[in-house]
Amino acid sequence: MIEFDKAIVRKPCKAMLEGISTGMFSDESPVYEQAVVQHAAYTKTLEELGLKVLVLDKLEEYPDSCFVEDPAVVMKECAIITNSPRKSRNGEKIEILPAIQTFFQANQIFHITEPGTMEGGDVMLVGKHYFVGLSERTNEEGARQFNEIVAKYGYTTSTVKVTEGLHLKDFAIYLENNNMLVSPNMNEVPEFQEFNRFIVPAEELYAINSLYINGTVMVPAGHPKTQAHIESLGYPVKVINTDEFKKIDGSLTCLSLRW
Ligand code: CIR
Repeated sequence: MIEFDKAIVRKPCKAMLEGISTGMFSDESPVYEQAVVQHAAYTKTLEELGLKVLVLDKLEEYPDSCFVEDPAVVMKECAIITNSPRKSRNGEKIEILPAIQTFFQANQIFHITEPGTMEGGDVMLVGKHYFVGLSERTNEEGARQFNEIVAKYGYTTSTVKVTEGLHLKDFAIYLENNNMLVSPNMNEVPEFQEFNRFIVPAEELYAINSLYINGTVMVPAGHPKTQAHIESLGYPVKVINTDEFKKIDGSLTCLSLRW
């Protein structure tokens, strides 16, 4: 089972009100002051679960920069700086680099480069295998470059088409112990048939993006059916309010890099 001991988060900026939104979860704008409070509680929970968390300053130039999961993919052996195709997000890869360099040597840091695109929200680890979502943000070439990099460290990869919303991990998430939360569409993916899948009810779709940390599962507040299912699997649960981030499609995994 994966054990995390480090994380990076970035405080939300006021410009998050201009963050990209599909409108899938809400048509409201975030309330910044509430987002700050929710972010602090999220960070504290990661610490309580045993992680040493590096908290980066807010970056007003990049409205979505609190979603640090996207500009990099990090594992114990190396870090991969991604390449978002969205103009307002692409510069985040430069901003995350100094933080990555405090943990990894130059020969452990890799980059997804043009014409490859990728965001970390599309990358899901199961044991030593990465499922890479092909989405509006991650393309075949990005997935190919990613595979070439992680293969050096003994990881395998395969791709999954993201046919709804933003990222793979909004519609399928691995909770270790062979357990997965999925949308009805992702439930049909042939490669996922080997897992113990729970199809999250339509009104709780946002809760698919729950987050396994060292035996506990963080679940977004207000999703009782998904929470009850996770508890029935035997996991202790920490309920976290991410309502303000939800308004711009942000959820639990997006708010940190963990390794
Ligand atoms: C975006 O559209 O890029 C942000 N508003 C949300 C990013 C969420 N990130 C994630 O799921 N990994």
